[in-house]
Amino acid sequence: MKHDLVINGGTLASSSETFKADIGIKNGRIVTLGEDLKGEDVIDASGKLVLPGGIETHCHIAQESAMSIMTADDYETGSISAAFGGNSCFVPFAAQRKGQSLRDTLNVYDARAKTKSVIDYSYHLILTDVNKKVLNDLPEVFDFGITSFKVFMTYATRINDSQFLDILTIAREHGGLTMVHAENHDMLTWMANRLTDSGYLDPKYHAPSRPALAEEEAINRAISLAKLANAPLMIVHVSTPGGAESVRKARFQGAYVFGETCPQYLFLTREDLNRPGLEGAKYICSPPLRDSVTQEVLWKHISNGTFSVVSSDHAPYRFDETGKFSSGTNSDFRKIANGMPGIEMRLPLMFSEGVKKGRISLNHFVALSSTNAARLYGMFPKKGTLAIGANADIAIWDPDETRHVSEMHDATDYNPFEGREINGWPVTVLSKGRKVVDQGKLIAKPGDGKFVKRGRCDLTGLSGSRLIETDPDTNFGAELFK
Ligand code: DUC
Ligand code: ZN
Ligand code: ZN
Repeated sequence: MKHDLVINGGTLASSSETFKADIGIKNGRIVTLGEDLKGEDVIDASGKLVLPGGIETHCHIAQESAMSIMTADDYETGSISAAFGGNSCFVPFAAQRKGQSLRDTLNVYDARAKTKSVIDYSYHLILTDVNKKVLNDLPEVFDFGITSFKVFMTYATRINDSQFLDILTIAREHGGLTMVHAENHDMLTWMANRLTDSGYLDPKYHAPSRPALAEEEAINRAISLAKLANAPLMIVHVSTPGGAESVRKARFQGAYVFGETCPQYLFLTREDLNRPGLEGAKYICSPPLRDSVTQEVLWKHISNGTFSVVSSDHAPYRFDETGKFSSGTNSDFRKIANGMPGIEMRLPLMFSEGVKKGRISLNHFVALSSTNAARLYGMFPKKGTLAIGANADIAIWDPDETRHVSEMHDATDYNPFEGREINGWPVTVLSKGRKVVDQGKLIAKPGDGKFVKRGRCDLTGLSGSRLIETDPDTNFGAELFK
């Protein structure tokens, strides 16, 4: 067969196997895995690793924060930065504003993304205003190919437990996945007020204002709600040993519970919030950075399989009055924009510190950075694997290239991981067989990336929570009490 493009001589890795083969690509798809393949165009990948392109499923792009601050990145700069970091697809958020219909929310984000992204994209729909009409409209969203939702248990955008149960239930009925930011709102508010009332205002007080207990309580509650609805739930940005342990336990029991953690909780600590002057503001993110003991425990949960994905939670705000200091440089920690950049750093950090240091296998790296996300967010097997018929979404890595981290390609003006030595870098990224970046150069054009219509969340291997109250055979428990 005549291929449009052939990748020759590389070592391929999927989430389960590592093997030497050439890849033949035609019309944007992988059509042959074999030896001595021929094509119109050829990439020599000898000495390189050929992996499924990364899929970034937690990033904030062209999105107003809970404090109405627009992210520094739009779909152009955000997707370019993602691609330089080894990603061929990303799924940012479309955030509903109070009073806004779901269709209008998605129209707004379609307009923000359409002509800009260099890689394929979709959105998770953030639900902040949950009433009868919104719940009635929710099933229609699945027809558009949006099959994941995010809710908050804190901020003005938080929902209550009963609204949470309604969303979980509708999502489950349509094969969707609900994601949650789990922190106890009243614990956070009470702690922040105590600190600010006593004059503790600097960036470093962001950490004690959001104690581990607030995350652990909310994660436990969220898991209980998911069990009651017998519905899939992704706990995003887990940052505490207690939270991770609750995810592990729920998964062990078979509940449809998934966990995500992020590089900042593995590589940074709350000491970074204590940098001189206002520098600490760069490290304000929520949940907050923790400590080195937590880092070790989170790594264990990565190695042992508690977490299904490691995502960047790229929430980019510039270190100036357009971003971090939109409320001024004299304001207390509560008013500093919440989040840090890192979409370009996620995979290099995880490869260098995970694979190279022997904490995870190469195949586990592929699972955490691409395959599991494709399965959970309804894109598998089109994306997330190197199989015949799959989209030719591919990242070619030089496992031996060492760099010291400096500037990224996003629109922020700092890199929280600056100065760190990283071993192993993505050198070429393909999306549907076309080069997006190659040898440090951007090849793709804004608008080359297309919207991905997603399908059902893959729940293989989990039995669900099987409570009497979720068993239709006993009429949800009612028959037992006749
Ligand atoms: N939660 C996120 O997921 N990202 C940025 C800030 C936040 O609270
Ligand atoms: Zn969050
Ligand atoms: Zn986030």
